[in-house]
This record gives sequence, C-alpha cells and structure tokens, in this order.
Amino acid sequence: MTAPAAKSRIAVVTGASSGIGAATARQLAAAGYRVVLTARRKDRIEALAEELEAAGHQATAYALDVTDRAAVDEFATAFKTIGVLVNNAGGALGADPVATGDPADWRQMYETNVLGTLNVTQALLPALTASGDGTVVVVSSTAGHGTYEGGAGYVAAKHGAHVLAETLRLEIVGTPVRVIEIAPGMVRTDEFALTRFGGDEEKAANVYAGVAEPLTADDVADTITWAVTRPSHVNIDLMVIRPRAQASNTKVHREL
Ligand code: 8X3
Repeated sequence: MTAPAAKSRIAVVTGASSGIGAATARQLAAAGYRVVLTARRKDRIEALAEELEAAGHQATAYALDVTDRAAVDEFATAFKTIGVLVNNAGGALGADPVATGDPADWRQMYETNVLGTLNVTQALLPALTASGDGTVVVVSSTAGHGTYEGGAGYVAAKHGAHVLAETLRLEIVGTPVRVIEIAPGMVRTDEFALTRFGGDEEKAANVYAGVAEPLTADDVADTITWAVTRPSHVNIDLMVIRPRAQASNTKVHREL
C-alpha cells in the first residue's frame, strides 16, 4: 500500500459512526492518515476517535449533519488543506413500489445521499485543491447503476450521487483533485437494512437470507483505502463491488 505523502495528511470521513464509514476511518488511520470522523452521533465517533488514538493513530471527532449546510460550512472553516474526503453518509428508507412509496422517504434520501454529498464536497473542495493532491470519494451503490423493484427512491438518490461524481470529475479535470466512486452491492452492516425497514429486524434479516457471504464493511473499506492510496496520477473512476453470490441487483444466489 502506498503511504500518504505526509503523516499528517487529513482524511475526512462522513457517516463515520458505523458500518462502511467507521471501517473506512479505521483503515485510513492504519494507512497513516489523520482521520476526521463526522456523523450526527457524537458519542459513537468520539468513542471511535479514542479507540484510534489509543492504537497510536491520529483521529478527531466532529459531530455533523451533512444536510445542514450552515454546519457543514462552519466545519469547513477548520481546514486549510485536506487530502481525502470520503462521502459515505447516506442510506435507504423503505422498499415500497413507486405506486405507494412515501414522498417524505424519497425527499430524505435525496437530502442525505445527494445534497449531503454536495454540501460537504462543495465546502471542502477549496481545501482539497489547496492540498495540491486531493481525493474525493463518493460511496454510491450498485443502486446508482441499475434499478430493482421496490428500490426506486433509493435508486434515484444513488443515481444522483453517481451523476454528481461523474460530473464533478469532468468539471475539475486539470486541478489536483481526483474523483473516485465506489459502488458497493450487498453489504451486511449492523444498520443499513434495519434503518431501511424502520427497525423491523425480520425484514432486515430477510435481505441477507441464505446469502453465504454478503460483503462486510471491511471489504468495502479495503477497496476505498486501496483506491485512495494509489499514486496521485492514478484515478480509479468507478469500482463496482459485490459479493460473489450477487450477480446483479436482482440476481442473488440464496441457499434456503
Ligand atoms: C446497497 C445495495 O442492493 O441494497 O447500497 O440497493 S442495495
């Protein structure tokens, strides 16, 4: 793995309180980055920062709601330069068909997955550029690249995140900032499916029923860390990562 240019290079991770975000923060810290953990749940990110510091890494926690633009702008004033931004905050709400989906769920998914990414990216782009070697990661989803029944609200939002990444890459070419999109498929984390189904444990468990080995948060964090630690002139535009048992959004091998 290529080490960051300087030990003190900063990597900001949003949604770092659990799942892919927390795993990414751990792996980037282990790779030598000074990680800044952001999420709404202050207690979680503070505990993770303490864990990382105790292990000899550099980590700070900053409570932040990525949908709150004023708070994001205030957060951004703390940094002159940033090496890496991992836009991980987001998630799914509901799995209803288009005919009955709740517009409030759709709105909230657009707010977190798209506007949250837009807010933090816009606010930190000057610091990423000032670093002379910045990386923006957008953690989208395979839902950003194809649809499935019952997924339209989330699929629409993740398509938005994908388009944001692709367009930003076009617009800032020639500046010292690269844009990487990581699109995970079925990842089993503590909260993704549970949140999607409003805390219904049975529905959440059914998402993974019979699937031998869904991806873990660490699998995705490993991919993000690999992409981020490539030499600066190498841009991993897009990586789609799925478990072996998932051939497409709608084709999953289950042993039931
Ligand atoms: C998660 C993948 O299949 O639940 O982003 O939409 S899926």
